[in-house]
Amino acid sequence: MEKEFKSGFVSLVGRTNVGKSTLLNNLVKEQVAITANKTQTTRTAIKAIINNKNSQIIITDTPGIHKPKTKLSQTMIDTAFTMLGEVDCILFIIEATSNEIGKGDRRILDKIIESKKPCILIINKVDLVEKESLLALIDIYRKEYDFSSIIPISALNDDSDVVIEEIEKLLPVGPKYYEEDEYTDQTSRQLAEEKIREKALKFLNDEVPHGVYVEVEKFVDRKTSKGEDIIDIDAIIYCLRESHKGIIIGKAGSKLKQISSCARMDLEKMFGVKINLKVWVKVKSDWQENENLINRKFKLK
Ligand SMILES: Nc1nc2c(ncn2[C@@H]2O[C@H](COP(=O)(O)OP(=O)(O)OP(=O)(O)O)[C@@H](O)[C@H]2O)c(=O)[nH]1
Ligand SMILES: [Mg+2]
Repeated sequence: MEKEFKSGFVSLVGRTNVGKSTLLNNLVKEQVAITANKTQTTRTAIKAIINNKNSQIIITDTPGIHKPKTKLSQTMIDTAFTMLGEVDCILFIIEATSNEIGKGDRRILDKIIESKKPCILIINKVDLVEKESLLALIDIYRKEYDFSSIIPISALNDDSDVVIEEIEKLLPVGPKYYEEDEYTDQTSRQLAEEKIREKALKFLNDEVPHGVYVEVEKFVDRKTSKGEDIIDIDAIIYCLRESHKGIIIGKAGSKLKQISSCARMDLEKMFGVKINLKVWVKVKSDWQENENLINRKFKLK
């Protein structure tokens, strides 16, 4: 007998930097969410759609839980916790390197317990630990909640099939909510902004990258004189201070060139056409406290 088609909504939740976005990209097999070896990389809920033979999974990446210091980071945390209420099942990601339930994980766990929702515990970064410590960690968490399953993985490698199988078990019978070629709810502009920010995170250090946001001012498809497709993108990297601006631009513009040419190469792969990318740097000192901007760009809609 044909299996009944299942579909539903799933949310990834976890502390910052545990590998949620890496796992999302791995599950969707597309670069939907940017990743970085820095905290607070994801700033808003990012939806992705996974199409399987017998199911469609609508999965949302969320900002990592951390101690909030600005209006922006408080909004990010609110987004992550709000998403827990809106899904059929939760994927709680923790790091294999933990040997106890830390403060952040405890906060998340309490919200999951409160939600009473089916939850899969994903223990990520198993490549960094010995098997014995992993078993001890599983034991600690098993006592806290009746997890539907506990899956140790390394999101950097391809461990996605087992995660998809476990999610499918928890989904209700349902329709295909999205067309098969739709894999994210982000617009091309948003994907471009995030890609530029990803390169800024990659090439900048200390507090500079955390104070950056990107605004695409122009995004125009056109034909070159030879008839080739090309997209003109003008973008601005906003930062918190004049000194940061100097660092982002670098000696004779070298750092900005590095950021923009790396972003351009990735965007050309992503969109499959030539990109003409121009990037400027401007200072906007208080943007992380600017409610209008936060509501427009980052708040859960
Ligand atoms: N060693 C190892 N590193 C990993 C693994 N998965 C992810 N990482 C790395 O962990 C860092 C953080 O990954 P992200 O996917 O950006 O983490 P995140 O949870 O989305 O972080 P936020 O968006 O800040 O909440 C990156 O440098 C990843 O390459 C893994 O399985 N093993
Ligand atoms: Mg992330």
